[in-house]
Amino acid sequence: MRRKAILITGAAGEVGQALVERLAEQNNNHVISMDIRPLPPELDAKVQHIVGDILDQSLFDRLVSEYDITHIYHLAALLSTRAEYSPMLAHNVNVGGTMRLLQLAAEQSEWKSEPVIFIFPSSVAAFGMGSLENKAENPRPQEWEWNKPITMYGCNKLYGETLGIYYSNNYKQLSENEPAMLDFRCVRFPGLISAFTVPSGGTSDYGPEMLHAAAQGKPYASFVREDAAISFMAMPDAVTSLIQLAAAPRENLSHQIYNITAFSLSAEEFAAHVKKHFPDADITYSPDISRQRIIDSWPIDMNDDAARRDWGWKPAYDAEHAFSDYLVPNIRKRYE
Ligand code: AKB
Repeated sequence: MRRKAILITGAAGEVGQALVERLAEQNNNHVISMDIRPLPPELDAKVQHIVGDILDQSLFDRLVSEYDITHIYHLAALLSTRAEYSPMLAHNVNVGGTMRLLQLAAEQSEWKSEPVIFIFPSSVAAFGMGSLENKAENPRPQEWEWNKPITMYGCNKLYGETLGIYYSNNYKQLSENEPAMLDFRCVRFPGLISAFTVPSGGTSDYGPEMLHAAAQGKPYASFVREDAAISFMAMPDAVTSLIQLAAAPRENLSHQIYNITAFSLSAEEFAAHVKKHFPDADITYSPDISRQRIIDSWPIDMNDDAARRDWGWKPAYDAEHAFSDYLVPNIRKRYE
């Protein structure tokens, strides 16, 4: 009999490392993590890590011959700024990789007549507000509003969401009486901030970069204007959301795509939180036109009422507590 396992792709990324850590704490899980990079040694010891490319079909063929994959957390992706430099690669990884994993999940679900739970982190980048006026007038868009992304990454995520809905509801146009299809569930993340890892390749990175620089006593020039505003979330909440959504009873889910958010801040307000804890922080503003344009296209906040209602989403950290209880104490230790 094949052993039951949870698969995490993109496991060496920021969310991946935090998720591996959390899932590995729950002893009853066999976790298989995958990334083109190795895991840090302390994490590698906790899971079965495969260094490999999600575009390599032979990896998955071997995996499904040995394991009954019950859950897939498909985190592997090139983020928004990085994807603008390599749009073709971004499309291959973000769309091609997602398609491959969805196909695998659909085949496994069909084969064992039991849906594989497929958790897909999408992003605030799936929105495109069109203008700063629209952004100001529509601060909390619903999931289906303003879906006009201006980045390759945003287009890839929006299409990934659509593919997930296709595979779970319409794959091969099977009828309801035919074998179960995969169970696709998706959250749209805001900018994420971790105390333990520093992001790279994203456009919301100015927030965490500002904080990590201040903790190291380094000056920081923000690549967006003082008034640039989007929503953010502390990493533990992001991980909780993925696990909570995976565990939610199917019948409670009225959506497949859920906005989730914790707190919304302008770059200046973010800097004020940083300075409260690191009064000597040297933060200046030197906007980069392209990255500013991306942030201007994302909403100030997102309407996450559906997630709160359907599966009890509630972030543990608002801005104040994210800084004072999670970020600052852990970051201080890290750079001591
Ligand atoms: C990025 O900036 O690309 C990501 C995201 C908001 O999805 N952090």
